[in-house]
Amino acid sequence: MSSAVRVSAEVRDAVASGRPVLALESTIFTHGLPRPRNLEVALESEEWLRASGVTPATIGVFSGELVVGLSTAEIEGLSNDDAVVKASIRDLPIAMAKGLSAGTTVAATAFAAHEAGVRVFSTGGLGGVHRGAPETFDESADLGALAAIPLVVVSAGVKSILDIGLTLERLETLNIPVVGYRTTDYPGFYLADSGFDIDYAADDAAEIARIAIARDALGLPSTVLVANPVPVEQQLDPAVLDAVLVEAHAAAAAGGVIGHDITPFLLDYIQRATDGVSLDVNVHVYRNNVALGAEIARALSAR
Ligand code: PSU
Ligand code: MN
Repeated sequence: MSSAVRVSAEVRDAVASGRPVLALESTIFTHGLPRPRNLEVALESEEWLRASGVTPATIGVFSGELVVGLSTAEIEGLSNDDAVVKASIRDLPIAMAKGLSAGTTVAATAFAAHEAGVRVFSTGGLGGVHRGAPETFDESADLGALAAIPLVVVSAGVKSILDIGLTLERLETLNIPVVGYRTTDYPGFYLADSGFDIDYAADDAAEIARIAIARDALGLPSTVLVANPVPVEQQLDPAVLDAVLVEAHAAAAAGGVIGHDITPFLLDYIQRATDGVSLDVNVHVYRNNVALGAEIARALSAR
């Protein structure tokens, strides 16, 4: 394990003794969700996991230290500090040298989780290929990271703020196995079905664990990506989403928003434009993914 990563005693003990551990990212509560809901969601996930016998490993950069297993006080600090930056993998050494605090993206969280020996990670939505990427080249560093880091990552697909079809093409090019949880309809984060199909569904957590074990037996470097759809009764109204997306993209273009600011900008726009309804969906999605991640962590720790 890299000594550059600080692993909490709780996480270290659980990993060493083979007990189930679930990694959680911090960009979701530093840049994805508004205050005060951000902190509530971060802490409730940890409490729910501990009560279900799974050790939470929330990951972020606190005052220049990359931490696996942030303390409650550190999570509170990151949730309420305007100076907190968003760190993907390339930002980690800079944040460390400058002593910054940062929310870690899926890419940076996956890196740290793997360094600490954690095998399963739940998030909300992945980064992916942005609309217009053939001209802008804006593809999230999450994709390259997932190709190189052997975890199981649970997400509800990618949001339709991105180009979902192109994202699925890139996942194929990057040799990243994608499996739907009990469905071959690829989910669209706010929507149970994005309209795109994937090849395989897995029936239960035990099957997902077997896929990860086969991946390890082959020595493949990529994450097994689990697409877990939000239940239809909890999804955002597709017509509302379509209308808001048109406005959100126009506002981003008008404001000249680019780079790592685009995802937070669009999410914030959608939350305000739907009067918080998208926020409730976001929270449902996240809870579902934490619950499935916990089951997979348990299934993997049993073997
Ligand atoms: N997608 C979401 N909500 C988020 C993110 C993605 O639906 O909060 C965050 C995740 O942390 C993801 C990051 O890793 O944004 C991707 O950012 P970028 O597109 O700049 O790589
Ligand atoms: Mn980007």
